[in-house]
Amino acid sequence: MTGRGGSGPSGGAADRPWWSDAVVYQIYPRSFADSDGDGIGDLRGITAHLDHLSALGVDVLWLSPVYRSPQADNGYDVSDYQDVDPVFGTLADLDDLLDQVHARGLRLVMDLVVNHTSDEHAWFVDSRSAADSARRDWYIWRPPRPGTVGGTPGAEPNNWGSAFGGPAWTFDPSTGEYYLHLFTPKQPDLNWANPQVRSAVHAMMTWWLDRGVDGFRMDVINFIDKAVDLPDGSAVPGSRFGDGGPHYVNGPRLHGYLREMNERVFARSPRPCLAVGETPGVGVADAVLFTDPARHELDMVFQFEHAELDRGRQRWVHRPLDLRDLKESLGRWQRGLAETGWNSLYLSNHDQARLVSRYGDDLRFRYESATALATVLHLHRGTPYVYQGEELGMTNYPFGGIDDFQDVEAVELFREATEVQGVDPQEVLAGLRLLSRDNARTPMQWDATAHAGFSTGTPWLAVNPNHTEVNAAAQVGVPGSVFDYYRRLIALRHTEPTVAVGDFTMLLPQDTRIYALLRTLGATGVLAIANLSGETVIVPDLPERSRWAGAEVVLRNYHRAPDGPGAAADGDALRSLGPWEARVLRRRDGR
Ligand code: TEU
Repeated sequence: MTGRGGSGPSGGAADRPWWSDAVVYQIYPRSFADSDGDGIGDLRGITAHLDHLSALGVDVLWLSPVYRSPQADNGYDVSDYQDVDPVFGTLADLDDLLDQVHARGLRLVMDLVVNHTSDEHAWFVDSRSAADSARRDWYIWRPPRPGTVGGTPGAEPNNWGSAFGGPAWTFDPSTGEYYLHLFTPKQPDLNWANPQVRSAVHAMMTWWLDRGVDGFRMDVINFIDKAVDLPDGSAVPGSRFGDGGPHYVNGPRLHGYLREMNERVFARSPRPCLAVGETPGVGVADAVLFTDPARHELDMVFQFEHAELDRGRQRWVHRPLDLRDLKESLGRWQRGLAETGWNSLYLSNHDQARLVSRYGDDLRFRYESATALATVLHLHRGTPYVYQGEELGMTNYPFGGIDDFQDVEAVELFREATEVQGVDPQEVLAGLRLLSRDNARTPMQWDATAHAGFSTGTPWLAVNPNHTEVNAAAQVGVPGSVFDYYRRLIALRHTEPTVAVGDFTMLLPQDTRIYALLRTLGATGVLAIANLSGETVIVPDLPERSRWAGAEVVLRNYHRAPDGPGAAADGDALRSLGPWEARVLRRRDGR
């Protein structure tokens, strides 16, 4: 099967970047496919399953980190950027994967984790070896707070907390100073103010581009510029730490760092690349600046606003999503990036719970809610990201106690909440079961056999018991499956330029159950409408309802028989929608 990687955008406009109608598929290598039976997914496992991705029709693969790493944060702690961790294979395996990906017309994007390294990276080993070591200034070292004794509580240089609980500083007795780590103590932050650090990162990126990769997804790239004086953060109610965010999120030198990277790395690349920034805490106005093509910074960013609507400030606290908030947020991002810049579109990734469990109904309407949510997301303007297993409607795992969780975030949040804040463990567990990152990390469900066809050994994280029903073998090539629906959605973006680049209008913004949106390009209009609830709903007045009632149905998730092009809408669909029913309609008769 051939991919579409070499073709330009289907809209025909030669000046659009190659990725403007692309769909990206995220692989979490540890959990995708294990070729050697050690229970951990690997590169050869990915290579062996490329048919699955070709059948789905995606254009770009993004690999979560496969670099050499002690795996304190599953690879987001890199100890050698220019080697593959033995658990995932070898550089030769990666070259082979890259060749096969390219042979199918697909592209491969690597994760780039350069806000921090592992504490086992040679740069940090040198940095911590002495206060006057050659690379001391490659990381962020500070003496204890004046008048305190290093290593005692409260002696940290400032009051910032780390993302996973505990202080953002660790004391190093041998030199009597603290180093900064916004994540775990095994992930010390690099000092981007040091030009040697930036040059080393640029050289490493160029090495990968020369090897053939097609771009990078840049981990927390908007955290790299820390305020020079590292001030205390303002107090946060209920927390023993201050809010350091304002002193390291979107710092003033960030745009300059990104432009410099673009000039030194991407502008000199042998092929056009994709540069995606993961940017927690970014707002629409910042995103316009990051993704304005004229500024030469990034192509698109992952923003977090919509992913935080149903959780409290403490990451394990869940609150029900109000659909109006989701529409307000995504609609504002669509408007904000309509003229300049570009959106990334995602509802799940390796840091988020399974979307069908979190926003849908994985008990009564798994197929319907997975496909309804996908319809809504994929009909927005921007680049959709599909996270492995999402295309099968994979669900959250039935976690029991804290010992079932592996993720450093879950373990640390649990410890902080229960031991430091005195929260009832059952309350924290209830939140983690719904929101924990481990939900996304259980092994890919390939078939109904033991270990879901993921591994012949014991998987590093338990396989979801529902793999006997929810698996690729039961869905690929099967009309009416979640997989088949995703394949159609992806194909629609490739064949209908209105979906890729048409204008966006949010309809019915105040409706609490229906998500409806309109896309227009020239004389073509595409309407997507979905009932994101488990009850039948009467559709309120839609603009031009009577004209839409006769429109072509290009996609629908009810009536599982294949939809032929030109199938006429029954007017009823626009009057009432069944539980989680979704439709995409098209008109070519002007607006
Ligand atoms: O995540 C960045 C980030 O902000 C996380 O704190 C995320 O919001 C949180 O885990 C959601 O519960 C990136 C990576 O995607 C993540 O896997 C890493 O753990 C983290 O950076 C550190 O590299």
